[in-house]
Amino acid sequence: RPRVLSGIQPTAGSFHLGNYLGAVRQWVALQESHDAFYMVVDLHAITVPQDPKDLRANTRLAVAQLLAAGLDPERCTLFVQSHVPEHAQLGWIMNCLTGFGEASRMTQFKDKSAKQGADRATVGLFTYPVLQVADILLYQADQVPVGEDQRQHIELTRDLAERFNGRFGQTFTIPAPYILKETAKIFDLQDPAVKMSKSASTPKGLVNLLDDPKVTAKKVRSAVTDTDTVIRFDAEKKPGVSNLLSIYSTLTGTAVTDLEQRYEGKGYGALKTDLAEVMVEFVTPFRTRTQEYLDDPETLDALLAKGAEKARTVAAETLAQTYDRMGLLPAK
Ligand code: AQP
Repeated sequence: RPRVLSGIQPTAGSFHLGNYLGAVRQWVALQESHDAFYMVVDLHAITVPQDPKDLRANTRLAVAQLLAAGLDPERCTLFVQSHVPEHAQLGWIMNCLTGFGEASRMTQFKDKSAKQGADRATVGLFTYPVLQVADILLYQADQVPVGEDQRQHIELTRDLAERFNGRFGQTFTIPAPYILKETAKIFDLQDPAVKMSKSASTPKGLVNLLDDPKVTAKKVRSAVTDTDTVIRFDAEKKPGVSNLLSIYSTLTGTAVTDLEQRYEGKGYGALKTDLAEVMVEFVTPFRTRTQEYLDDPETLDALLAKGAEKARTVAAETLAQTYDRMGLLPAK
């Protein structure tokens, strides 16, 4: 079975709709057909300041949400990044292979550091994409299911894997991004020109899966569309409506063309009211399931311990091979 690897940050508490549709939903599907490794990337989260208590709670909360979304620890390897020390170790090796200029070209760093101010952005935030390279290469992943915003980081991963293989001999699998066109980028409900994001979206534009379903329904009903009235998918001319159609289509498994037909001659109000209902039906059981997993932290922690053990077997082998190829003297 081909292997997939992906991760999600435990930062904001609730996952948002972009995280779910852009990434987590694919993770659930891929565990059936692939050898799947999924992790909560707490080492990435600390590239910006975190309150220790919140970080710990949010890490469990992220795991609970992944399980609620449908990840099954019997079908995939689910773990927390910091439980597998090889990530930080291979991260250092990859830092030593990355050009400073190359790292400086990462647009996510540019955006995030611009927001924080150059003096406050950490070196960790700067090298975060390089740690991500290590995350992927450790598992010899063939594919990486992510949203469009991560494409550049997968490109960097490919470049570094090729560089290492070229210099030291075949060691790493060259991974490919796994990005579904329809959900590659879910947009802010209030500003459909920008991606839905926990740090950049306004509260009204951001759908948090763990919000009160009534709040979510209201956000969907007041989503920004356009002054036209026709319900048609046109990402350029009608980004707001197109975003709603993508969300609707993915959550219900109905083709966008079928939705266009269903809403022919109807107003935006009808579309939004129905989508609000679809959303409520989706988030209500999701919230309940998440809470159930959270109520049993011992089981959660035991499951993570098992996941880390499975992950370490693979990660340790790759790291040992990497050290050896590079000429690091083995400890006797
Ligand atoms: N709007 C989105 N559409 C599609 N996919 C998205 N992802 C995030 N936003 C969208 C995908 O979610 C996965 C996990 O993301 P992350 O935990 O790495 O968080 P992020 O990318 O940092 O999420 P945000 O909300 O965009 O955070 P900020 O505001 O801090 O930048 C990834 O696969 C990502 O592609």
